[in-house]
Amino acid sequence: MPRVFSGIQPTGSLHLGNLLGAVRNWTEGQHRADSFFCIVDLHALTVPKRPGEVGDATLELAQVLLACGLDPEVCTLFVQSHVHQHGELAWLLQCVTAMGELRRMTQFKDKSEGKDFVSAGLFTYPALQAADILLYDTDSVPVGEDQRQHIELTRDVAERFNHRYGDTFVLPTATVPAAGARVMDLQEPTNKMSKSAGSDTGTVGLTEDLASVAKKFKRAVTDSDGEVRYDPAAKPGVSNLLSILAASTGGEPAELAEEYSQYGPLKSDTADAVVALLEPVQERFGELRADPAETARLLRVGAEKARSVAVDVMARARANIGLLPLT
Ligand code: ATP
Ligand code: LTN
Repeated sequence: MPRVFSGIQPTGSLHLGNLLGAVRNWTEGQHRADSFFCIVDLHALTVPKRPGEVGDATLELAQVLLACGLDPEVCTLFVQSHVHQHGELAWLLQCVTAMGELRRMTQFKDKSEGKDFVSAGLFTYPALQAADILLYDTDSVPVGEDQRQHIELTRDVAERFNHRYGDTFVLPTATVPAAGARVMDLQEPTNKMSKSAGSDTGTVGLTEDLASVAKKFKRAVTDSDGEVRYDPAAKPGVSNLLSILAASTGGEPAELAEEYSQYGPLKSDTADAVVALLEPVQERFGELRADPAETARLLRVGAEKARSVAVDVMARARANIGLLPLT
């Protein structure tokens, strides 16, 4: 079976973009691959956090992911900081990553711009992400469009390491979904929907009240020409609604456009499709929330499974570099 790995940060409530761009592909793919899904709490620390904030968000994120359909009997769901090899390999990889490569990362540019404090961790973030992926001999990384550049860097770093120290790492590829890879903010449809940067009225939370979800779709920004057509450059708002509808119902955005002649029905059908998608997730989330000890137990089992793979790959990396073994 191919090995799949992906990660998600505990940085705030999950939104529709996370579900359609990433998490839905994880739940659908978990039966077809040996899948590892990681809550990357160490990545969340690259921007300042209050004491306790990341731990609380990690538990809640685990419950949301389980509610979305990740099955701990089928895949491995775990927390990054519970498997120490992530930090250890990240250091080795930082030492084969060039400053220039890190400077070119658009996520770093976006997240550092205009901030008074930019941590060194935010800059070296992609080396930790590469460690996450390479520690599991990963073949494929299901992510949204915005992560393609980080996966390319992971390949480059792995190739450089293999060239310098001998064959050590499997080279991974990004798998980006055809529909839903880049869900845009409903109020600012030229920006991606985001946990940390988006507008409140433009971001649809997975655990948000469903009446409020429907209202956000009815108030979504469109344009004034009144024509329903899939054209993301010229008509970002309408195209975003068509993409969301397509990703939620399994259709094609351009074909769906032909079924509508007005914005009103497009908005209400998209709202209905999203509400139908979120309803069962919210029901399961409510049940899981009532038993945090059970979630903690599942994460412990996940960490043990993950560690059993990570120790071997880490040992291979140390041996190939030729660090003096502790005897
Ligand atoms: P932040 O805005 O705080 O950086 P985020 O919302 O981008 O967070 P991440 O934890 O960075 O969320 O991403 C988790 C996964 O969701 C990644 O695979 C990412 O590609 C995907 N993703 C994030 N935003 C979107 C979006 N708007 N459309 C589609 N996929 C997305
Ligand atoms: N950088 C990613 C989160 C992430 C990730 C990973 C994704 C960290 N490690 C490994 C895939 C594989 C993000 O911001 N979405």
